[in-house]
Amino acid sequence: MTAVDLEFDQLNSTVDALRRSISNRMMYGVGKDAVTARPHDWLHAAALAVRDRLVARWMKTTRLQYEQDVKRVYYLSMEFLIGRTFTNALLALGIYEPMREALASLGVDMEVLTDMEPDAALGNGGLGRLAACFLDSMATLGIPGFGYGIRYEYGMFRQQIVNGEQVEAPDYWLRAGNPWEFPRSEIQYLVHFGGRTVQRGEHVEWIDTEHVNAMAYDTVIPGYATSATNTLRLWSARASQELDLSAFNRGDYRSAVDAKTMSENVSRLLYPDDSTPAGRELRLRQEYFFVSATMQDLIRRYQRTHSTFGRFAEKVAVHLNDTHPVLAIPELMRLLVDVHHVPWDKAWHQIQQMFSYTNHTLMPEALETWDVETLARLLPRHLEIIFEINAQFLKHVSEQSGHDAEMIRRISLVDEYGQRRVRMAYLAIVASQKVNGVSKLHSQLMTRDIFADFARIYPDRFTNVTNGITPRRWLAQASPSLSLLIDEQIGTHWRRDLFELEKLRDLRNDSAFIDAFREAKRQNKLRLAQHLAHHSKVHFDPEALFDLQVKRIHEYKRQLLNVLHVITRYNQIRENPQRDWVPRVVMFAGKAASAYRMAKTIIKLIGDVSEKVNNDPLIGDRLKVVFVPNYGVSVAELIIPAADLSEQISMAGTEASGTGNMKLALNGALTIGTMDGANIEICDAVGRENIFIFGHTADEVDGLRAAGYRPRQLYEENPELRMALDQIRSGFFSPDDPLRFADIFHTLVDWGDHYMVLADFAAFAEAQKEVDERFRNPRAWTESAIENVAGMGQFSSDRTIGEYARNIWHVKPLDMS
Ligand code: 26V
Repeated sequence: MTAVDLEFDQLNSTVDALRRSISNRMMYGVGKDAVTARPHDWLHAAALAVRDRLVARWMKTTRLQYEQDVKRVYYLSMEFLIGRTFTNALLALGIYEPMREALASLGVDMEVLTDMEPDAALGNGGLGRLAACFLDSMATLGIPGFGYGIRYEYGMFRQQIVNGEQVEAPDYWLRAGNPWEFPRSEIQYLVHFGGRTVQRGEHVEWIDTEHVNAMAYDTVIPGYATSATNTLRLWSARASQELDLSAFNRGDYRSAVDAKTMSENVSRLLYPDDSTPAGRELRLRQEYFFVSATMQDLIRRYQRTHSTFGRFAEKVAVHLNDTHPVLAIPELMRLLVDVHHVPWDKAWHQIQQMFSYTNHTLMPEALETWDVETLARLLPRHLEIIFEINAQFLKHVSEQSGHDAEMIRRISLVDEYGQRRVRMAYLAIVASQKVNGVSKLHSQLMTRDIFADFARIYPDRFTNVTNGITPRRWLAQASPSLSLLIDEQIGTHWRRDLFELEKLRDLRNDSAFIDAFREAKRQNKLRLAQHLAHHSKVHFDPEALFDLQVKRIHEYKRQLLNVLHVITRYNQIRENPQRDWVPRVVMFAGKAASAYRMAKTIIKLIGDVSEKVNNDPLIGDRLKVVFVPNYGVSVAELIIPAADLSEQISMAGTEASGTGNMKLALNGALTIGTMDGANIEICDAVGRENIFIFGHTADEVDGLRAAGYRPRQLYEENPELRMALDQIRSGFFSPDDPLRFADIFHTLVDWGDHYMVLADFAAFAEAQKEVDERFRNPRAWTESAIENVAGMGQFSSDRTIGEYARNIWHVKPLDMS
């Protein structure tokens, strides 16, 4: 920051200046007076006062970007799980305390306000949250990056638990208005659908289409302790004409309005990640809507300073967050070739240098394909372009490696078997200069299994970039107590360079520090216990071991393995209540996709088990089971800092990376986990003695499957496991409906146990015994916790973004001086 900026900032950061701004914004922004203002009005006024301070930085950044004619990164993602903005912005600007005082002087409690802000939950889970962490890191590092996505009116559903069951409620997050966004009614693009193509002279035209307008809404993304900011631009659908006038004039007012509503449905709601074929067409429309607007915007911005497309790839990098935005490739080809009349080969050459793609899952059922018929109807020109890309690609491969008909069929962008479908991941690979996985293991398996042919054809294209998380939100903001302690020991710079945490290693034997560390964690546990006592009427001992599994509910993540262990533990305590048990609170949180039956049954099982366990007088405080509802960014910020133990127990080879594992370790939780995803790298970073690793490795999983896995045999041979499974089957936890969980039993015992829960059960139970032993020795436990925090430097998303910028995007930070 320059001296002038600094002085300007300081002037604006005093309690007095803030108080004046808030009063001002209350009057001229909200249109109320302090006497009649309700809490929401105060939040709005305070947010506007903060936003004003961001805007100056924003303008400066934008000006410098133009002056320096920088290369820009377009980060395309269908999901951004931002969470709340207020506290985050205050910390980025360094005005948290002054704001608290300013509000207090106006008679307003800032904590009450911050708790009222709704989460911007425009994402399903890990993939969306990763995009949000990346925005934070790009801004903090001064990388000229734009997030592009959709401004859904309804975000991720709110989860209520009624009688132990998940009930979904719509998330209309814009109800009270969104003070952080700037509507840009002057930035609108037409997006076309349907119609047909005609050849006119040398060019193809796409005609007879229907259209919808995409209108931009911008949100400032502040960098931490820098005047660099970035922009998140989200598109909202507007009917291309306000009303269908012909219908209106016929007196058919109703259908005129319906047509408008229909076309604006495109950006109405976030698709859940279980989207079944029904209603999928709207999802395809969403994907195209957002990439079309984005590609038009990117061309317009490029053309402001360039008269030909010769330097396009030098100035623009487009990143695809999974395959959801892959239609950006044929759309950009269409715009260049059909609209701007760039020759095909030139356009394709530029595109191949601009695009890069991240894969986030190996699960075959999650790899996107679109059937050719739907594409032909909705996007006929794009289908032609995809066919042409495919033809050229297959020709190229045949020339290079000879005609191997079987291989050509395997790698074709169009799956010809049965209903013809376009394989979106393959299109992404062919068009991208780099393709990456999100952890070392995931990247290895990606090139070994799902993309093996492509890795042989393009050996230099594939790489790994292990995920990361932003330390600003996940430590500084979520855990004030621990942050303050760390600041006292090593200063505050770890927020920008997380490797600074290594300095904590020297303190691992320092008794005073160990005590202070325990005290910081205890405060977080108390905070959570109080919250749960208040909201869920569950009471528990804050001295107990807090054992957390927080993530989407999915069979591959194996919440069932955890439940089985809870049940055996319950049985053991009942058998032997006098033993010296380590008291535990086992907490679960996570949403089930609304159409995912098994995931919902798992939630119900957790509910029924907790009823039984928590109300058994023989058990008392020795074991409690809690399901924390509505897991999302804000709930995560509350519960993660309170964890002692982090459950990362997916079947090896299924969790691409995981990022909750990083958040928990950064907050001093010890991990119990399989050798999966980023757990492997966490293990290396914190040391094998500070993590509880168990279970089959990915290779062993393959071996076991090849040898013929027999879960029933494990059930029969392990009496504790058998008892737990029998209790599940026979209605021990569900006397009101004894067959409720029969399918869970059969899935595990009779139907193949696809995720090998029973195969890892014994090893998991052993590892849990080690956990208890370590926890009995508070000093040893805390030493390990400190080692965990100290080892987390490499899991900052700043490191991740640095790698993307250097190795994939080839962009440099903006010069802010
Ligand atoms: C998975 C599945 C599984 C089968 C049913 C349908 C379905 C739909 C979506 C997904 C996951 C989509 C991609 C995703 O969110 N992946 C997550 O990305 C995180 C960030 O890279 C990573 O940490 C998680 O391990 C990975 O699951």
